[in-house]
Amino acid sequence: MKLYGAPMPAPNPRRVRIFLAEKGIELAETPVDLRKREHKSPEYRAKNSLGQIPTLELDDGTTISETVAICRYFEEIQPAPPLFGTTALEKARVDMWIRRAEFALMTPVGMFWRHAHPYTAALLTQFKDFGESNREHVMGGYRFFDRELEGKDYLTGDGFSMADICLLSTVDFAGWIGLERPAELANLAAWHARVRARPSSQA
Ligand SMILES: N[C@@H](CCC(=O)N[C@@H](CS)C(=O)NCC(=O)O)C(=O)O
Repeated sequence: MKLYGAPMPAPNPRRVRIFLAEKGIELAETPVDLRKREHKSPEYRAKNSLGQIPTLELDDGTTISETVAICRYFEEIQPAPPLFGTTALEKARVDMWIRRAEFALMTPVGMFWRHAHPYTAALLTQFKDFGESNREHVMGGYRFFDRELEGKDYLTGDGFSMADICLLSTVDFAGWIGLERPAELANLAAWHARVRARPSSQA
């Protein structure tokens, strides 16, 4: 089995690394050099036609892309500890919060990264006004999660899950690109300290 990825700050491979660390699964990452555009090479695109990381390659050559799909695969082959819930309600809640982390926060963070950040300026045509317009959506996303974390240790209310991994990697990446969470959002700050205290967060 091979896991194609890239080190910090790339947020998506990190989600898989955190997930595997929580499961106690050791699988060395096969690095893909994004600066050298290795992810857009024909060889890599044969594994993931979108030319993105991460990608999981099974021993028979079958490939799985999309971070959440890769983690679901590992959840099925090694259910303990459960990170996608166990009951119907828990599973639904994990899905709900994964989607909210991805859509309410990762989407505007990603749009800011693509269209307003100097690092990506050389890689694509930027629409700076659009990129900058995402800043307020990111701040709105932070406020949303802060409200929703009131009285809860973790996002779903049922314990640490894949949803927390998705939110953690997004919040950390956003901070890295200059979209820090406002310090006064106390619930979000407490949650962040809680998840950062887990050894898996170092992955
Ligand atoms: N929806 C994908 C997103 C993957 C993604 O955007 N990965 C980034 C690195 S963190 C990437 O490969 N970016 C290069 C590109 O999109 O061309 C997932 O969840 O795995």
